[in-house]
Amino acid sequence: MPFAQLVIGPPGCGKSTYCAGMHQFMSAIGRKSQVVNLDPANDATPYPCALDVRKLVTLDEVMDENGLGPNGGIVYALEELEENVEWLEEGLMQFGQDYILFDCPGQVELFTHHNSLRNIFTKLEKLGYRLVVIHLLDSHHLASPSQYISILLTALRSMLLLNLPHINVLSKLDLLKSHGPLDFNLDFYTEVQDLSHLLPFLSKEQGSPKFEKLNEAICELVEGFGLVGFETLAVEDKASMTHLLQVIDRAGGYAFGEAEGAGDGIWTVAMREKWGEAVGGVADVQERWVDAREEYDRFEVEREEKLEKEREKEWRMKRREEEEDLESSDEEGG
Ligand SMILES: Nc1nc2c(ncn2[C@@H]2O[C@H](COP(=O)(O)OP(=O)(O)OP(=O)(O)O)[C@@H](O)[C@H]2O)c(=O)[nH]1
Ligand SMILES: [Mg+2]
Repeated sequence: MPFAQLVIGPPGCGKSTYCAGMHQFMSAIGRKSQVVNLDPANDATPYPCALDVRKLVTLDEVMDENGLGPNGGIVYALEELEENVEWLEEGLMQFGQDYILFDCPGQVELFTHHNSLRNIFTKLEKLGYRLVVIHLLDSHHLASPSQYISILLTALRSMLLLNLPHINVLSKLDLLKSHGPLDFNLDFYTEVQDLSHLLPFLSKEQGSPKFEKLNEAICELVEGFGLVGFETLAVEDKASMTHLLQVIDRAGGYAFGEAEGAGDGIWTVAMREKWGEAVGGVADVQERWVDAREEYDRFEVEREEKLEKEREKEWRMKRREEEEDLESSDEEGG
């Protein structure tokens, strides 16, 4: 029973970077993974691409042959993939039980109101994949109340269309501070508990009370479903990646299985035992990336330098011991 992540999100939200980071992180903790590119417009992938949809169809070809622009082109290309889905099924067979990260295209309609991607995901489920959707949304949207409402709606719509275990993730959290002070603490945005507090800020941003009723209705709609919440991610930060992978493992059932057999390494056990939870609470994340970002950056650099010096010292000692061993065996031999 192979596991897989379907990485979706609007253009530029960090999907390909996330796939590269997660692939690297997984290999560092002893988990085998493959990255499959499903974006026909992805001409330079920042990861070793195990299977590439561009071998089947590319955006340039579709645009040239059908006189389409880039947006229509991507939709057409995905319909082409849906029609030739056996190409994908056959390509995936070579990976057996390996964990797969699918890097998806960024066109929003593909995961809000178009069926091809959904149908392709259904085919993957039929192949036995345990899927989790990772929906990345750029955290800079938190700096504007109306943009925040937009990402809530996008997240809700994709959850309803795709109908799979689904984790919404605020990406690029390391940049959040540079977008100016937020109206609320981070947990207000991640927990989506009482959106009525947002209403005065929305009216202020819109510069007119005429949308008040509409704003209220949208907030009630999102809260009424009670589905949307967010995790956070700074892709270069190990604690952030650890926490997110644990959430994904629980959502997809990986955490409860025996996918890695009895010979679990220390990292595998640590992941199962929720090691990252100690560093993963939203209050900690707010402190790390918003309230005291500079202090934490400095602390981490100093800690890394200290570790580096210790590693170098250990390496020198080991070299010296090896040289001494060699000398004494030479003397014995001579
Ligand atoms: N600071 C920071 N930058 C990031 C992070 N994740 C992604 N980026 C940057 O955001 C930009 C876009 O990232 P991509 O991974 O190409 O985004 P994408 O969603 O694959 O984009 P499309 O394929 O065009 O839809 C790149 O310059 C990345 O380096 C992050 O966590 N922090
Ligand atoms: Mg990409």
